This record gives sequence, structure tokens and C-alpha cells, in this order.
Amino acid sequence: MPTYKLTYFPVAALGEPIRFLFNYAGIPFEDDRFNRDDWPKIKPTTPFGQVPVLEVDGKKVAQSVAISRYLAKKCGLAGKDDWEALEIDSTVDTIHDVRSKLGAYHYETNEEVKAAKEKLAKEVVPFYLERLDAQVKKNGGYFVGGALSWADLTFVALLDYLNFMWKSDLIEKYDNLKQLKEKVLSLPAIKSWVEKRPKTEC
Ligand SMILES: N[C@@H](CCC(=O)N[C@@H](CS)C(=O)NCC(=O)O)C(=O)O
Repeated sequence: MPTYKLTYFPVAALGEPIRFLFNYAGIPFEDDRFNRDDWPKIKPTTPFGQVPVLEVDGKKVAQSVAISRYLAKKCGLAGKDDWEALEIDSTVDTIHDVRSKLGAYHYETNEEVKAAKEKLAKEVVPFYLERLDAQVKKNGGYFVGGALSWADLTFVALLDYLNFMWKSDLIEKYDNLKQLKEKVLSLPAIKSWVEKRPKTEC
């Protein structure tokens, strides 16, 4: 088996879907969490100046979604045919759209602009969550095809980060998403990872 090293900030955020997938797949990996002070030194060593970066036998690759898809294929979480794979990709992209909209609000430093973005986020967030919740209901308790996929793992792995940016429980009113979260967190491999992973704020 190749050796895998995942390099990221010492947080869950964009590293966590990848960590969930490694654990679900039962593939050992080095969970390299660097000190924030070391980032200026590390940045120029990454393919595109950002992390997460995965090294596979020393070969470096960027982009958390692409890395997640690669791992999902190895453990049967990428759909049973091209159509399901497309639906999973589409769902993951939608989840990341929610993340970037929340991020645009959370990371805004100009107070006036931030207030405007908060107003927008307050409309946009329920719009997305209602639809994601309905999608899970329609698909037998999972995002796609009535079966677990890397879209489900991605959503649950990112949820702490999304809640951190939104400063409240995003899925509080969405029963299907809440059930999905419980289902993913009770998978034995995910449960044991969550118990042993470093405790972080986001
Ligand atoms: N599309 C990329 C985004 C990566 C990204 O935004 N990384 C951030 C941390 S979450 C980063 O490296 N920030 C430091 C910097 O840009 O200098 C992915 O999904 O991997």
C-alpha cells in the first residue's frame, strides 16, 4: 500500500472530509498538522500555495474535493454508476457553495460589508438547507441513491466548521440532516476517529 501524508492546519475544516474517508476506508495515513507560525515556510512547498495537500509516496497533490473523490473510489463510496457519481459530485459542490457563502460572511473584516453579508447569508442558508434536507428525505436517508456516499461523509465532516462560522447549529430545524449526521457519526470507523482525533475549535 502507498504511504499517505495529509498536511493541513491544526483544525478540522477542509481536512476533515479527507480524514473521515481515510478512516472509513481503513487506510493508514500520517495526519500532519502544522503549527500556524510555520505556514509561511510551508506555503511555498505546496503545489498551489494552499492546504490540504496529500502526499502519496512523496507525490504532492492539492484540492480537498479531488482528494476526497480519489479516496471515495477506493472504498466504494463514489456511487454505483456514472449518474450516481454525478449526483454525488453535484451534492458535494453544493455543500462547498454553502461553505463559501458562510466563509464570505465569517471572514469579512469590514463591519458594514459584514452586516450586509450576514443579511444575505440569513436568506441563503435556509434556502440551501431546506433543499439538502429534502434531498436526504427523498433518497432514503442519504444524499444519493439510498446508500452512504462521500457526499454524506463530506457534509458531516464539514458541519463543525460550518457551525463555527455561523455561530449556531445550522441543521437544528432539519430532521433529515440531523438523522444523517447521527447515522454517519455512528459508523464504527467514524465514531472511533471522532473519539480519538485532536479536539479543535473548528
Ligand atoms: N479549493 C481548495 C481550497 C483550499 C483552501 O482554501 N485552503 C486554505 C485553508 S482552508 C489555505 O490554505 N489558506 C492559506 C493561504 O491561502 O495562504 C481545497 O478545497 O482544498
